[in-house]
This record gives sequence, C-alpha cells and structure tokens, in this order.
Amino acid sequence: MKLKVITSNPGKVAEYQKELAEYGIDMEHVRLPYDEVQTSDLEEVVNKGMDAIIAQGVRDFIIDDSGLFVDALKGFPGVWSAYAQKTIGNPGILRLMEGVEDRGAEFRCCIGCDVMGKRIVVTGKCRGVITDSEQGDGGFGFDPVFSHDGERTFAEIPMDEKNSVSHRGNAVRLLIDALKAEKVI
Ligand code: ITT
Repeated sequence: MKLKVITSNPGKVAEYQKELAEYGIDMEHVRLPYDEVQTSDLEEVVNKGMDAIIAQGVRDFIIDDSGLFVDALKGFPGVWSAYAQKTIGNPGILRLMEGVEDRGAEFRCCIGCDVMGKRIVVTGKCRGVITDSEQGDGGFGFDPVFSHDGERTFAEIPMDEKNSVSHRGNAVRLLIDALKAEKVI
C-alpha cells in the first residue's frame, strides 16, 4: 500500500517511512498546499486540513500537525511552532528560557490519515526538557533544544531511538493500532 505524506517537511517523511515500512506501507512525499486554520487545537487543524485536501480530490494520505509546548511559556510556541521556528528559531526559544528554572516541555504530534475511505486522527505526546544550548546536528526543527531523558537531545540520538519515544513515534503506534482495528493492515 502507498500513502502520500502531504507536508513541506522531509524530516517527517523519513520518520514515517522508517516506522511504517514493516507493515508494507510505502510513503510518497507530496507537497500540496492546503489551508491550515489557526486555532489552539492541533486536532482541529488536522481535521480542517483533511477536509481541504479531500475537497481537492486527493485520497489515501497522511498529514501531521506538530508542536512544542513549553510549560514556562504557557504552552508557547504550541500551534504556532512552525512560525516560531521560522522567525525566532531555536536561539529565540533558548533566549526566552534564559534564567528560567522550570525547563519542562512537551512535543505533540497529531496525525490525520485518510485511507480506504476511512478517517483516523490520533495524537502522540512526549515529555522532556528544553536544554540550555543547542546540541547535536541530527533531526530537524526543535530537536537540538529538546531532550526526553535530560541528557541527550533528539538531535543527538539515532532516528530509531527518537521514534521509540517521540511524539510522532507514539502517534504512529496509535495509528498502527487503528489501521489494524479497521483491517487496513
Ligand atoms: P507541514 O508542512 O507538515 O505543516 P511543518 O514543518 O510546518 O510541516 P508543523 O507545523 O507540524 O510542520 O511543525 C511545527 C514546527 O515544529 C516545525 O517548525 C517543525 O520543524 C517542528 N517540529 C515538528 N515535529 C518535530 C520534531 O519531531 N522534532 C523537532 N521539531 C519538530
């Protein structure tokens, strides 16, 4: 089976490919612009995005809306993560966290999957901390400033290890359960 991953972010496609290949699912990277509504709810962004894509006649796809929610910043950048990453970047996040003792943060990933006429929406989470400096050059986005174990950042660990604990890995495991329940795989 082939599923389109509709995203501007090749890092996401690589993570999906790694996790879903063993179920005989091939990922095809597709860049297809669609309107992302601005709300504070990842699942609403995904559901509205899926409606917009289906309205264009596209089927059998995955979209993923993710965000980094920092406790001390009251959940910022959250649903505005892509904008924050493009504007202030990781140095900006580190500056906002300068001198802040509470380093707690949570990555969340909401996956919307349209497959064989069914709609599956699942959300995975991963708790961790914001580091004091950027570390590592693997991964993408906020990976160099997020550590799930308080020792190494997501940019310092292999993709397999990131997937075994990450928000996206957890969301993919929920997606696999749902695909099995729907007898898609
Ligand atoms: P889309 O085209 O799929 O929307 P995007 O990169 O804009 O791609 P999101 O809006 O879902 O994706 O992501 C919000 C931001 O969070 C974006 O800057 C990502 O780089 C970052 N991000 C998402 N998942 C991440 C991960 O696993 N590790 C680090 N940063 C991540």
